[in-house]
Amino acid sequence: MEFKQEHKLIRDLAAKFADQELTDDVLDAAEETGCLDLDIVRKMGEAGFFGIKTPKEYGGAGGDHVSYVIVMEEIAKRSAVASVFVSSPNSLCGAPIQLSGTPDQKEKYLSKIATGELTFCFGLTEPGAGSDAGGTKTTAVLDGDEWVLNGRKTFITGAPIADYSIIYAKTDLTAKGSAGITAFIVDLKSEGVSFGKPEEKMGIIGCPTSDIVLENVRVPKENMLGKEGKGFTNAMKTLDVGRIGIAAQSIGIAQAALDEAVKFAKERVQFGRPIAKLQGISFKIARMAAKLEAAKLLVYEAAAAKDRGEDASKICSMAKYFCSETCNEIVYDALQVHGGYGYIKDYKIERLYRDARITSIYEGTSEIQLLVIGSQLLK
Ligand code: COS
Repeated sequence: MEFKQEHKLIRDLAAKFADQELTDDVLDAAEETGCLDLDIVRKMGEAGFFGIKTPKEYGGAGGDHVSYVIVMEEIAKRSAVASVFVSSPNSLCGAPIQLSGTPDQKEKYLSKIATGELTFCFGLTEPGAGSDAGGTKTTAVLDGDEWVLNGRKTFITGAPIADYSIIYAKTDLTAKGSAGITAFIVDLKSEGVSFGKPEEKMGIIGCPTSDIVLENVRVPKENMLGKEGKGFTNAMKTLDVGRIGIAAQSIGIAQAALDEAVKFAKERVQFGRPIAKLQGISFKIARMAAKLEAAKLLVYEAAAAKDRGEDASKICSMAKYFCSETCNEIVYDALQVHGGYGYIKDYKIERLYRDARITSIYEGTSEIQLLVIGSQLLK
């Protein structure tokens, strides 16, 4: 793939940032405390990583989706958890406002999201509405000039450290399925908002995740996002962007795993020579590299399709599906190359293996991506 000069520059910037700031000490501390050092998060905001696609008039870099996936890839190569902090403001939290916000809402929130001054989270999932996102049970009822929200959102990435959440709630209680859902911008300091305990996760430790509980939370009318009843479409369009971000995160993790496998294979001596000289190992590594190259091309193409303004939902799902599954295969093989060493925490592959597992689950499982792809091909 031929990249433009601006893409090469942003790749260098992100790679340099990852090298300098995302040190082993910082990443180990994130796992120990459960939260990435917020000073590093602030620096990512200052570097411009939170508003890559945000228009310049709203304080962003005005870049394209290709730039976004490049930054995700480079940051994830060094730290999957740090890349979650990049994806949130650019996709799940910034995109709903970019897609449906009024000029006032854009003015008020987008520039602060782009700098990291305000942190948002994305409140779609509920205990009973995961893959079936349209099964939202949270309700919003208009009372005078305010909407009154009740419900519970679950597995919300970044909730414990967020200032606001985009909350999807049913406003037409008689509408069936995904109809009648509306999006709201909810100040998480509002009366009636509380949080579940931060979840103890297998990977991506360092970006806290919890439930958000809404009990008679009063939200001013002007905080409705987009048209009444059109929230589900807003969420789905947002997820199109989110899914290429996770695809890019997947290729970053996979590249790091491949690099670790190559390094280990050259150093580890068994049967009198480096295991890299054994065809069982070299073929495994060659297969990993070939699959990763294909995954990279797919995510770049999905991003380019978005930049061309195409209806890219199918290719975004293809990229999410293929890159996350490939990432899981690659970390599995990379750990296998390490043998027993891969199973202990002293080796980087151990964390990569744990971090990779979520990529085929969050922002729509692989099965949901297949459903989206299949339904578009067969309609
Ligand atoms: N872009 C724009 N509109 C979309 C869309 C997209 N990508 N996908 C769906 N829509 C619209 C449809 O056009 C339809 O609109 P109308 O009612 O006006 O006709 C509406 O949304 C409902 O679509 P559909 O009938 O396909 O919805 P379903 O309830 O069948 O759900 C899936 C579709 C399963 C794809 C959806 O619920 C989903 O993506 N689930 C996974 C959720 C997820 O990723 N969660 C992770 C949360 S963040 S960690």
